[in-house]
Parts: sequence; structure tokens; C-alpha cells
Amino acid sequence: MTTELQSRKLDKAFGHLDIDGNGHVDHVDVVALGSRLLAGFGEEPTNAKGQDVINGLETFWQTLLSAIDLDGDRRVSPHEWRAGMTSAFIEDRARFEAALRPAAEAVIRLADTDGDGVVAREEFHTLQHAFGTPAHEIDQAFTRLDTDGSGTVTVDELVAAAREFYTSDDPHSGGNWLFGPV
Ligand SMILES: [Ca+2]
Ligand SMILES: [Ca+2]
Ligand SMILES: [Ca+2]
Repeated sequence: MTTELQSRKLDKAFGHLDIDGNGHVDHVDVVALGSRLLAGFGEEPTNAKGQDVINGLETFWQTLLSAIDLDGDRRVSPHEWRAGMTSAFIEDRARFEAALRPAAEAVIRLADTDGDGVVAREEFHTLQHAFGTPAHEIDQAFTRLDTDGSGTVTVDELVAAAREFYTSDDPHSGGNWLFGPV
């Protein structure tokens, strides 16, 4: 079961992943997202950080296909996404930990360009830009996530926010704001 809030978050995430906007998520979209992220941070696919992102997204994609591509056409429709994300990743936390968390971690570590464990507002903008989040929504997201107003958010906080974004049904969860208002 998903709540209305979870459905809205899943719809938003689908929009991020459907990079070419053709109404389906397929391998081309996932590769394009990886390229955008790497280009945004000036990383090469051959660097350790870049490779982690590519590998993380690829594992996520393969898991998506095996878990939620019900009609086997190697692309994920909005219907497959909604139904499948709920059963495969929200209700099955082990699969979330195995396939989505590593991708999220790799992407967030990419945004921590100096490797000090915190992501600054600027870096957060670059990260969100790759997902197509509008600038004013990025600012709203960062302000919500930076709970102590220090101007930075830790990598751990962002990973926790990503998990909350995808799985939490709590309307007060800070992670709901990962990609701006939902
Ligand atoms: Ca697409
Ligand atoms: Ca399909
Ligand atoms: Ca940093």
C-alpha cells in the first residue's frame, strides 16, 4: 500500500528518471542521468567516483528490470513504476538497501567534491540540476534539509533523506523535501 504522499513522491522520481521525457524509463535514460551527473561535477566514468555512480545506476537499473518490468519490454511504464517501486523497494527494504542505497550513496559522494563528508549548497544545486529540479525548488529543498542552517548537509544526512524520500509515509519526514516540494 502506498499513501497519496508516497505516490506523489514516486511520480516525481519517475519524472527525474525519464530524462528524454518519452513517458517510459529505459536504459537510455539511466545512462543519460549518469552522464549528466558526471558532466556536472567534471568527473570521468573512469575515475573511482565516476565509476561508482555508473555502477550504482547500472545495478539499480538491472534490479528495476528484474523486479518491476512486468511485461518484459525492458522499459518501465509509469504504472509499472508505481506498483513495482512499492512492492520491490518500499515494502522490501532489503532490496532497497541492496540496489537503491548504493546508487544514492555514489551520487551523493560525487556531490561531496572535496570528500570532507559534507555537501555545500552549490554542490547540491549541481546535483539537483542533473535531475532536472527547478532552481527555486532546489533552494527550498536545501533549506529544509540543512536543519541547523550551517550551509551544508552531510553525506549521511542526504543518504538518510534519500531513503526517506523513497520509502517514508510520514508527512513530516524531512526527506520528503529531497527534490523540493511534493
Ligand atoms: Ca524515457
Ligand atoms: Ca515494461
Ligand atoms: Ca564537501
